[in-house]
Amino acid sequence: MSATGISRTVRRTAVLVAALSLLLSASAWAAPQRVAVLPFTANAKEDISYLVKGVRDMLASRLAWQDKVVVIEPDLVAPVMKEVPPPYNEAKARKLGSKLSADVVVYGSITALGSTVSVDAQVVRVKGKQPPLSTFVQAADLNQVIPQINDFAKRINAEIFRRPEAVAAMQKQKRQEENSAPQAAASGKPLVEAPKTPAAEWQQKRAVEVGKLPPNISPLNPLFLRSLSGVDSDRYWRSPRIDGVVESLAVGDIDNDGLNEMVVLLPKRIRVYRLDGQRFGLINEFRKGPDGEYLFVDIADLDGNGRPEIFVSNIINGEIVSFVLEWGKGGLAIKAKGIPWFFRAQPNPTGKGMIVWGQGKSISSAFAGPVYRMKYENGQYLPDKPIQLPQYANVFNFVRADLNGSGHPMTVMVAPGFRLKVFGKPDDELFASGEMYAGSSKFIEVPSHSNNDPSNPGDEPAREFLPTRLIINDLDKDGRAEIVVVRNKDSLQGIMENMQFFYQGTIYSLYWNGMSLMENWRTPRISGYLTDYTIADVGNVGRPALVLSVVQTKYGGMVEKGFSHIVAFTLKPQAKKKKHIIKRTKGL
Ligand SMILES: [Ca+2]
Ligand SMILES: [Ca+2]
Ligand SMILES: [Ca+2]
Repeated sequence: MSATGISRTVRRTAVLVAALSLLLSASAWAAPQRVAVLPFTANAKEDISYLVKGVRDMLASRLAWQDKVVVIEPDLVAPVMKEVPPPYNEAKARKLGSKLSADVVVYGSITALGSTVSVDAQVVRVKGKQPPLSTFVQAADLNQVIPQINDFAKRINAEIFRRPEAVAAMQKQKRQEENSAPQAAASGKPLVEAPKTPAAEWQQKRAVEVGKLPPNISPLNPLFLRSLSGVDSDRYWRSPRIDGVVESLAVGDIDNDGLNEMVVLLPKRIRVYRLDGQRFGLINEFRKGPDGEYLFVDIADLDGNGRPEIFVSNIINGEIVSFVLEWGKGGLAIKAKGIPWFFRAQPNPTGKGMIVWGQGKSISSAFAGPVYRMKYENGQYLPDKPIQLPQYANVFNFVRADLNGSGHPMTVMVAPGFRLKVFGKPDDELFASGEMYAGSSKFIEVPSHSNNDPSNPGDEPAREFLPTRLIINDLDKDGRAEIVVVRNKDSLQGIMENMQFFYQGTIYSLYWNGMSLMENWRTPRISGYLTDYTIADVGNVGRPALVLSVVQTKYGGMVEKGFSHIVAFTLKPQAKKKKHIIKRTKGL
């Protein structure tokens, strides 16, 4: 334990050094300006909250400017909006802005009448008496609104923040407008005219061709790229901040009411959330659980009573003391504890329902004995049949998947060194990836071998890093499973041995082409450390979503403080008709 203490101190010191150097470079700059983007008021018969969110996210992503402009988190804006409620005008926007210590406040309204959409937006500088910057955008089609909001963001960047590239673009556009002014006046200018820059022309053209997605965009979600460059955009849902580090998550209908819940594993706590339409609510928290280090949570109805159990793989002093919860009267209750097995659930690759794998450990190693398919018998969770797996496989690093639709599942495994490997038979390696996947900072400590050597006692224990989950799904419904897995990027990789810090991650979907795992799509880069993920109808809207836990760790003094968000991307598996680039994100 003291070795852990020392390594934690080293780790904190490393981060402090990193934080200090960031601080030094930042101090050369003025403090960034703070912008509050208020949710626009919706005037419409139907629910256009997806559009309100889309506009907000778009403005936020376009206005954010490293070290210069910070967009205040919606979670921080919301409570102040209760003190200063809408509708907003210039004076109220200033009042709200000063409560938030904002320099600039953006507010407005969106009106939808039939298919016509108009957006009215105001930008107020909190200090001083300058008039607000405003715009009014009207379009016959949703898809034409977004490029115009984008143009407005450019105007804000030019006129308020004096962002050089935006200023240059504005000046160029002005000159062009002056040159063509006489003709425009004669012909009668349309209500809104897109500027005649090449980019705007392209956007107009794109708006016309909007029935087609660009070839590099996955129809599952317009944010997902099929090619190899990143995007920075906004078609996702993000939970309010969750205090603490979310170690793992799983989704299932744990109380059997027909709606899915999200089970979130925190150190010493298990929380149950429900996302229903727009609401994200904590419905239960289980606190009095067994001691230990909670590693992973999985959901499966192994006892077959129709109500899924929640499996928590847990370790204390080198021993597995896993436990199982089930929904009882008004909350989670212990069904079994002190179970000497690690658990991992996966969909049955060739049938229905879930399979739960189990594996034990020994004092001298993180995993011991074969991986078993687990069963529930006489009130106990017990090993049933062992399965044949490749060397180095363990309960947490593999998945069985019918990659070619043959009905004969293969084994996909995160091999040592975080390479993805595919095996036909256990000794038949078919593929090994060049890239590293499933990187994680979760580990099990095992005594180093030299501990058995009396001449060298007290050596620091070794760490067996546990990869993140491999998940299988057949989103394109061709009968062949795809593998979904993260690539977490490590900011200090190579600098410090035996330690891993992740600062951004991307989720990949991979398919088997008969020889290799090939990229199908990927999400945008997500800042933070992606600890776990699943694909499930988490929003209870009849459509699956890619659900991720994203962890940010902050260091104040010597105290390590983490917080997390759940992020979900809508998936539209059967996107035959792609009428709008803007997809409804309502409740995912
Ligand atoms: Ca439920
Ligand atoms: Ca059950
Ligand atoms: Ca497939």
